[in-house]
Amino acid sequence: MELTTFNFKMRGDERGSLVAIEENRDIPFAIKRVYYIFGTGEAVIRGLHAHKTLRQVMICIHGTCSLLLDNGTDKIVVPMHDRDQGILIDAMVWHEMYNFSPDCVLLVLAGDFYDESDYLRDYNEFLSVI
Ligand code: T46
Repeated sequence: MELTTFNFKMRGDERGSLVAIEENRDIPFAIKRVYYIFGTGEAVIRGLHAHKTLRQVMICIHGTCSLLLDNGTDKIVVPMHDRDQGILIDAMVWHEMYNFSPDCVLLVLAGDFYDESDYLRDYNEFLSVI
């Protein structure tokens, strides 16, 4: 499967760094929801689902973790550590996050509001739908 990444402009000066992300410009959809994940233990696996329609961009803004993307045919493992790079988690892509460093913070930009009925949480069901 193809990995879609977005390389955001790092605006740095002597005071530090700043990254700005604009909907429909820096990422290819309107942002309806932002959430962030932090304080996850090293042995924990998060995600373990696909979304039927939701598109998201994930950015590791602190620390490190691994992101597994699986379209039902191919799998990619993405090392997450770049503050200025977003990874597209498209609809119908099974994803898992693991290997969290204690200081890891994942920022997620989502194209829609939270909707539990959009989740496919059973891998076999995901495979049958895809
Ligand atoms: C995803 C990956 C990358 C809400 O109430 N509103 C929200 O917007 C979200 C995202 C979650 N929640 C609730 C649902 C659960 O009770 O927060 C709790 C933890 O969510 P979840 O177990 O789904 O967390 P992850 O890390 O497994 O998955 C999350 C997102 O839910 C999911 O959409 O793609 O991050």
